[in-house]
Amino acid sequence: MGCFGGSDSKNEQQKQVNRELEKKLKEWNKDYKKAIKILLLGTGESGKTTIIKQMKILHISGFSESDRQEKMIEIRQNIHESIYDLVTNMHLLHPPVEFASEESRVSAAYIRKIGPQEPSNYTQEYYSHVATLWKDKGIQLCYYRSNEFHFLDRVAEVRKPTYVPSDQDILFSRKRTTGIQKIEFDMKIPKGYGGGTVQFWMFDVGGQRGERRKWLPIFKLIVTTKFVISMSDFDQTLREENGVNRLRESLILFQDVWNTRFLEEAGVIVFLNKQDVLKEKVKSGKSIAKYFPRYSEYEISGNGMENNNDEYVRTRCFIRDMFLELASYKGERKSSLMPGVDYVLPQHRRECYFHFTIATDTNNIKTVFEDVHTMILISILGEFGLH
Ligand SMILES: Nc1nc2c(ncn2[C@@H]2O[C@H](COP(=O)(O)OP(=O)(O)O)[C@@H](O)[C@H]2O)c(=O)[nH]1
Ligand SMILES: [Mg+2]
Repeated sequence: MGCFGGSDSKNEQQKQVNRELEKKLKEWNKDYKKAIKILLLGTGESGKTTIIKQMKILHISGFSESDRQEKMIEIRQNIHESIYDLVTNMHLLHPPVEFASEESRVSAAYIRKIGPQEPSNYTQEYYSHVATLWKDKGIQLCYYRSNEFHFLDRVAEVRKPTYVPSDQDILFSRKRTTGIQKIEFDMKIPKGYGGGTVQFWMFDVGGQRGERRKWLPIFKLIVTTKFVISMSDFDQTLREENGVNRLRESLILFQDVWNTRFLEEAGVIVFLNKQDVLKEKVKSGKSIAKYFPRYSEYEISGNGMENNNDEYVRTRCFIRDMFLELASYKGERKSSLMPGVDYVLPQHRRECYFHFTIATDTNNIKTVFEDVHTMILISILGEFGLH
């Protein structure tokens, strides 16, 4: 105690200061050591689970044999879902599309008879019918008008008894997420910030309407919210409610998430996903203007780096700007994520960051997330005054 000298009261005061500092340091340390918790939000099929799978490839040991066996079940279900969708929706298109051959008509009847639930057995006969249909000119036409059917291209592989799903197959497989999943991984802390590692916890939740009430209990843990948007959704409707535009639903959900009191301390990073699908759609002549008429007058603002003549670039900037507008809105804000609780959010400024992504592309996610996670880490270390 000698180093502080002076009277007893001074000594006591100093002890108090030391105790407080120690407490604070302990707290900082605890918080700092505690995992950084990130919540993935977004409507169904925007790409949240795909991002979790990428974290598994990039930060953990990838997929085990049992993971792959499990995904095989999912992939077969995806095949049935896709072919059943195509066969049953063909006649609904305008103008209607016909099967190109009698053989295809027989195969279509076979698939229709099975119904929307998967067959009891995925026999070679079943796969042959799928292969016949997938080659059909009429079905192919229908495909170009519709969305992604990755596994129909892979039927020749999947039907082999020796088939084991590749990483890419697993990234393309889809299954409705229910409840809350968590993935843990470590990240290196940059040397300039003290080195060592820190743990990230990433939560994946079901994005469908019925799943959203399950989100609230974990909100209070969250440091950063990652909001995933499927940009290619602009011409699609929700699976859970036909007729509702998926991109519009995403805008409404984003507004709710941005405004909810339960996440007001958490940073928000927006991933404008499915760039590849968007590009293909725009190239094939689809325009967002049909669904969002404001697009016709839209001009890219900013530093002039973006090309206003490229429809794809213009479309993706238009989508980004619609979300940006919601994040910059200064008026009274209400969120319906917690029905019955209305409030006006305090007007403190909160940053919202945007990234364009392709969740199925491991390299793209590696680059984008390295930057994002380093940024989160540094901002947290900064908050605790540790640098
Ligand atoms: N082509 C393409 N497909 C994607 C992309 N992101 C996700 N998907 C696919 O979209 C489907 C739904 O993704 P998923 O991660 O399950 O969505 P979630 O409901 O938000 O968890 C899956 O079949 C994914 O492979 C992307 O950027 N490009
Ligand atoms: Mg999911």
